Formats: sequence, structure tokens, C-alpha cells
Amino acid sequence: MEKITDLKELKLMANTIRKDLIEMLLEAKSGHSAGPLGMADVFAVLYFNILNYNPKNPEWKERDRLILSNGHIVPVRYAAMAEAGFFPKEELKTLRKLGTRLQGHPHDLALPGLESTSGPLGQGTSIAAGVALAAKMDKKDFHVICLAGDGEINEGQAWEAFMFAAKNKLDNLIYVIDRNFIQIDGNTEGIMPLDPLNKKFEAFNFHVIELDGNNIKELIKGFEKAKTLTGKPICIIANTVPGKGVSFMENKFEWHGMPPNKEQAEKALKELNETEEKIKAGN
Ligand SMILES: Cc1ncc(C[n+]2csc(CCOP(=O)(O)OP(=O)(O)O)c2C)c(N)n1
Ligand SMILES: [Mg+2]
Repeated sequence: MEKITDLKELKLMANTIRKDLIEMLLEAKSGHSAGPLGMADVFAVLYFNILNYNPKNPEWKERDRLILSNGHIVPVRYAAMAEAGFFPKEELKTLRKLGTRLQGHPHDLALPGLESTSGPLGQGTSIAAGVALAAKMDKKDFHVICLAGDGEINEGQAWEAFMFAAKNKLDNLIYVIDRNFIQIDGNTEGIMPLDPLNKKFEAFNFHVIELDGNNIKELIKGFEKAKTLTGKPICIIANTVPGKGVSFMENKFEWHGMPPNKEQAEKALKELNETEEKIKAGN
């Protein structure tokens, strides 16, 4: 992959991914807005700084594995993959269309570069733990990065997999939680309180790193540190703002599973274009 180290370039990439997202969701007329926008910085950092992969050879055996457990945020992965050269950007407009490779939830067999099929929440944790254990048995030194939503870990299956990962000392597993405090129908702490989440993961024998998931510099530092930790699996609690970058979507759970209409998309793109100019000007 082509590594970008310049922070400004990475910020611009995250902003471009956000613009791609708005255009895709408008065209699809259905899909999720808040989670993907909130995770655009994480995806810019993963695909352009952290992950080892080859877009021209997606099955390369030594690649890092990115398991997307919260499958509903997959549009942000498609946008990052298109920017990274896995497929042409025009294909982004086929999101959720009949026969597309870009299904509303990731279909592993449809699109090279996805690592698992997901949508049913909780399952990706088990998949990732299994892949990490297999990597250890095969003496491979790639990392397995699993992304999950905070509401997602209401699912008991996730906690079974955490115990399994800790028991097997899967220090090649980096489990990233999108800590955005929303889920499908409200605030996470009102529906099923998760805090103190850091202490829960410590008690489950994970290394814990907490960071601002919308801060490119902190993300790079956090992932780099995570790669050096040993003896236990790693949990990165990434505090993000759902809907980040589009002011009228920020922190509103109603945007969990709703696309923008034409007027809203125009407003969002105007805002993101202004942000682009600000980043270019160095603010
Ligand atoms: C097993 C299962 N139960 C319910 C759903 C429906 N569902 C999809 S996303 C979601 C909310 C998950 O919350 P979170 O992971 O925090 O996602 P966010 O709203 O932050 O994007 C729910 C309940 C599902 N996909 N799978
Ligand atoms: Mg959430």
C-alpha cells in the first residue's frame, strides 16, 4: 500500500472519504450515515498508514486482516478501499443496488479485500479471535484488527470471544471499539450502560488504549503502540463523534440508519468542501 505520513494529507483523505460517503448514500437512498462518518478518520489511518496490504493482490497471505464486525458501517470501508485502489471509484455509486459487489452489509465472497461477511452484530469478534489464533499457530506475524460498535457489544457473543482471546494471549489481535455513545434507537448508556468500559476490558485481561478516534495523530500513535504490546489482546477504545463532519448529523442517533436526501446531501457536501479548504489552509 501507498503509505501517507503527512497529517494534512491524511486529514484530507478522511474528508474525501466523508464526501464519498454522502454521495454514495444519496445515490443509494438507504443506508447508514452516522457510524461511517464518525469512523472516516480511523479508516483513513488504517488504509493509508497502518495496514499492510496490496490492493492489486487482495489475497496476499501476509496482509493484515481487517475484520469489520459492525457490518452496517461498511460504506466507509468501500470508500477507503476505492481511494486505495481496490476498485474504481465509480463503483461506489452502486452501493446497495441490485447485483452490486457493494452490498449494504459486507459480503466477503462478492468483493476481494473484505475479510468476512457481517451484519449480525457480535460475530466478527469471534471470527477475529479465530483468525488471530490461526495466525499464531501458523507463526505468521500479521495483525488482526477487528472493528466493532459500542452498541454492538450488547451482544453476549462478543464477551465470550473476549475471554477466548485473553485466554489464548492473542496479542496479534487489536480490537477497536467505535465508542460513539449511540446505537440504533438511542444513547448507549440509556439502553445498556457500558461504562466503565476501560475497566471492563482490563478485567477481561486486555491491554487498553483510549484515544480520540477523530484525531489522526492520536490514532497513528495508538495503533503503533498497539502493535508493540505483548502477552494480551489489545482493545482500543476510539472515542468518536457519530456523524462527524456534518454538523446537523453529529451526535444524533436518528442518523444511525438514515441516508441524506438531496437537500441534506448538498448541505453536507458544502460543509465538507469548506472543511477541505480549511485543511488545505492549515487550520
Ligand atoms: C444481532 C443483531 N441484532 C440487531 C441488529 C440490528 N442493528 C444494526 S446496527 C444496530 C446498532 C448497533 O449499535 P452500534 O454498534 O453502536 O452502531 P452505531 O449506531 O454506533 O453505528 C442494531 C441494533 C443486528 N444487525 N444484529
Ligand atoms: Mg455506537
